[in-house]
Amino acid sequence: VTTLQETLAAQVPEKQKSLAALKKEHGSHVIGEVTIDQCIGGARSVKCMLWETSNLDPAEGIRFRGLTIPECQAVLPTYSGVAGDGEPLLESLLWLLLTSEVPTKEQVDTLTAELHSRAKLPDHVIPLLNSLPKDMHPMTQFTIGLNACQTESKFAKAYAEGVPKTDYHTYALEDILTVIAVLPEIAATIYRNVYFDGVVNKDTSLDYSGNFARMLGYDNPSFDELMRLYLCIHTDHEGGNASAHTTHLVGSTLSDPYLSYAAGLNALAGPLHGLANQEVLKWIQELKAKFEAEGKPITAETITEFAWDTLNAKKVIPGYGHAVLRKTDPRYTSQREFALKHMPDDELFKVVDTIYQVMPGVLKEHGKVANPYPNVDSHSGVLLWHYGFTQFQYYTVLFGVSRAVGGLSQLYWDRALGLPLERPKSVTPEWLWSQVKK
Ligand code: FCX
Repeated sequence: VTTLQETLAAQVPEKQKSLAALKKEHGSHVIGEVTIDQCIGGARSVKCMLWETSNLDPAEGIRFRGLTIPECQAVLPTYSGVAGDGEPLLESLLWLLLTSEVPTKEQVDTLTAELHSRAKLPDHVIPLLNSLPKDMHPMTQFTIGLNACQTESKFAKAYAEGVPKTDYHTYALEDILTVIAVLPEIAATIYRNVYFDGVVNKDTSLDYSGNFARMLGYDNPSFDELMRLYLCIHTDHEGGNASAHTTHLVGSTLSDPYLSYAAGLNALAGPLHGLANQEVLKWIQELKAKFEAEGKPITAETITEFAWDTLNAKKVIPGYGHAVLRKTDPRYTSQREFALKHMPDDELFKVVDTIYQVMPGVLKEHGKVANPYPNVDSHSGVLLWHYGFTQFQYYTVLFGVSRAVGGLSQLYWDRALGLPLERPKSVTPEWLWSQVKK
């Protein structure tokens, strides 16, 4: 069986050569222009970042190394070992994102074993997590936990010892695999501390996601499948989203993978990004509470009324809209299909489905939103809720466990390809005016 490390080592020289040739032969080729709108407006659509692991098409949605979500579901190894029979293993997707190759089940099993063997937290981390106030937001606790693991960084140590930069990626990969390996225990410790007894039980006879489900306290094969799907679809969404971009930016300073991804998590914790999944559940609960109090059923009409209340109060409808997508997010669709298969009669799923029927119309009528369709965050909470996972303030932590796989796979290639410090040019308003008054 060829290992992940061997597979990557064989690819690095070719990729370095190809990128060097692109730069040398076509470095001055123009690929776009930037308008004042884009400069002021958050750099939408400005092409200025190299990203290996995935690409986002506005209409079609995400492709991981060229594969759509349904294609990944058809070809990647699953828990049963048969591709297509159940959800892909997260380890399969990690392999795909890092190497751009579809792994065999044997290769995936070696990666599962390797991640389990790396999943040891430094001694100071659990006591630190235990000392945090229970009302500190779980995402804040999560970044503290990951930052505290940075004492183990092999990349930082190698840099301090002066290893040549051609070797950076080897040490980065060490850290990347260890960060991915330790995140579930940090995450589960926070969950068990904040809402339960603080006890975390592992089952390393299972895959990464199954073991994570046990650590959280869920022992249900159907929930394991949800965790596999959830962790796969949240991994990567090309480079420009705030968590991936932050990881890449901070990593470009040669901050190690622990610190780089902890920075990415802080970006994920914003309500316009990953925190939207908790906001969706909060929105649905508020909607239910309002109409239950008024003795009204939840229907297309009452949802429409509540949506307009939200918009008229100058707030966003969480889970709708996207900076790049212009159609229903395929990550939403894959979760909807999971619900239709595993919980077709779930009450809250029906509410989400009714929201899906009316919200695009409401947002089109509102007239401001570039994309009136649902994104990934619109569906994830309801699936968790079905299994009794109702602590929605925690949901973004799960997103954070998953996003590590995409952001850090790219960080490996950032170092392997020797990408430089990221440093775009900012301009003053006076300069912008000087451009138009010429
Ligand atoms: N509800 C109400 N108004 C919305 C809206 C929504 N769901 N989505 C966008 N708008 C508003 C914007 O706030 C903006 O208003 P302004 O002109 O007064 O500033 C206007 O519509 C145009 O914005 P638009 O170009 O459509 O969207 P952006 O690219 O600026 O922003 C996000 C994209 C995702 C931030 C935006 O759609 C939003 O706030 N959605 C709700 C939060 C959410 O679901 N975030 C998760 C996104 C993603 F999937 C993830 O990162 O996890």
